Amino acid sequence: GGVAATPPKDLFVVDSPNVKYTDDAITTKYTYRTTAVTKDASGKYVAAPKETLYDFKVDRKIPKLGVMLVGLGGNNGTTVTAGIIANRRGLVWDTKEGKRAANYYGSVIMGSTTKLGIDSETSEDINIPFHDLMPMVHPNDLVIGGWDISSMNLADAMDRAKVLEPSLKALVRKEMATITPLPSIYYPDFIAANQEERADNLIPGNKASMAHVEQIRKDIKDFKAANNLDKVIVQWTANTERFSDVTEGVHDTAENLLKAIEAGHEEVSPSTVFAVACILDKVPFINGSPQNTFVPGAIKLAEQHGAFIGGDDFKSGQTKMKSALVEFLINAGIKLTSIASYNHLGNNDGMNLSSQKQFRSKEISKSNVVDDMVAANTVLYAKDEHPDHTVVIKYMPAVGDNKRALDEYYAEIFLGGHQTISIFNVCEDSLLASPLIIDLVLVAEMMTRIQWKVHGAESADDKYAGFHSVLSVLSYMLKAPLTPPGTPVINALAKQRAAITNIFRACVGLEPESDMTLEHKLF
Ligand code: NAI
Ligand code: DG6
Repeated sequence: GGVAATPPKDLFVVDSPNVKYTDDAITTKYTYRTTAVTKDASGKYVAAPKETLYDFKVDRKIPKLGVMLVGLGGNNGTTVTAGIIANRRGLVWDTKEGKRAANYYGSVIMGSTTKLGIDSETSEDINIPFHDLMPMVHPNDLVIGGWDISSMNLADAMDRAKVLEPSLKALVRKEMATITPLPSIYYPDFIAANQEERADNLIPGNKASMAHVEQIRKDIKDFKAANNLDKVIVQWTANTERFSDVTEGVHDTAENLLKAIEAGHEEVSPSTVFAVACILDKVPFINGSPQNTFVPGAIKLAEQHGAFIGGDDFKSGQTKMKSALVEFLINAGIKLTSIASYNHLGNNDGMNLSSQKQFRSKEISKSNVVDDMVAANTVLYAKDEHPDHTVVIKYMPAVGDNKRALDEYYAEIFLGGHQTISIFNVCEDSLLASPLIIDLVLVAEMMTRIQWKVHGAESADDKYAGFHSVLSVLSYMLKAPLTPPGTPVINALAKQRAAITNIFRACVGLEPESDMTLEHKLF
């Protein structure tokens, strides 16, 4: 195998004639095995094993990475920033339950492991931290900045958020106080009127303009230069906007969208303006809120520029449970017939969502999350048959960031019986969302360093391409995953995780994890 030049920091090397290491790259010849299905003359399915050979090339040089959050002064923005500072400094603080130390719990990449393979001597599974599967950036090394329509420095903003323990806040306060969000764009009609009070940090102008696009591009360039960064990733964790009213001639093509921004069209949202600014400079942009930021013209613009985009809406608590539980129920052959999901929460997100149009954005993203699992089970469900599904969100100031999510799953079981599962899920919303923000950054950044192509005649270096602009591999972290136009959406949680695992394994020349464990099964 070609393992000679691997720097010692790697936890493992792959010993295979198909995998080569240099100081700069890991190159792999990989066989992708699928099953091609056709129908014969009698209408019977014919399934044929299919192999496609790909070349992957992974850039091993870990960049100095900056993250710019839109909504930096919010609950998520302040919590993720304080969390990274706490981890970087290895902080330990007192709580009423004893000492707590900084960790990355809730991050798939930092908090979970993945099976590398089987020990050839003991036959035991060898599991490694997920982060070590690929040469990924470490979150402790991220440089954080961003924008907010509120001018509050992050020390005061974390007090306003009421998420972190006072003892932890005391330890990070000094560093947090040095961070003040950049002024942002504010088109009042897109977020709830109840947010107006905090809007004191604004770039002039209250509708889309090229001046706004240019200012955002400049902010990113300046941040990159000031911190000596190789790369920046931008993430929207600002308020949920209402949907923009998508129309032909305005949002349909990249050219029309740019023209609409230039003309100050009132149906171009702030999040779309941020997305466009990022796309123009090939800065990856991820939307952590539910609104339709990625109108068709924005997706086409990203494709034109080969820029990465991902979205929509962080999948943190209730929906994550839902996409795991519904996968289990339907794959167990149990006919789920209704889901009733109630939430109440008392943070600023909840206050913004108490306004009908913003709630509607969230209702949409929370409602479509079981469609693929239902559609796949043609035994339980007729074509176009769906379980009933309702989503309610209420603002309850007293519970703050401690969101309550009550779910009832009602299902039909054997011979007309019923199964009712009730879930009462209490979680600190921003403590669940912050690790997702980190995972989205780490995975999106990694994707910028993977090139691939079909193995064959045109094997010249310049034929390598990146992944499609729409990063569907981020689906695990997102409620309403955006996928390349015309391609399927996967909501099932286990499938989403397997996609990240197996794509990364392919990149270093390893077979997908099949869970067959045949080596333990022969009689
Ligand atoms: P938040 O309301 O505490 O923070 C949002 C911040 O965005 C505020 O500081 C606000 O001033 C700022 N903002 C609003 N419009 C802006 C603009 N145009 N430019 C720059 N800043 C702007 O909300 P939180 O809890 O941090 O959540 C942020 C977003 O993430 C919300 O849309 C929420 O729905 C979404 N989300 C949160 C999840 C969670 O578990 N916390 C999960 C899924 C989505
Ligand atoms: C209450 O539903 C407010 C929302 O912003 C959610 O807290 C957030 O979208 C997280 O949703 P979920 O369904 O992933 O817990």
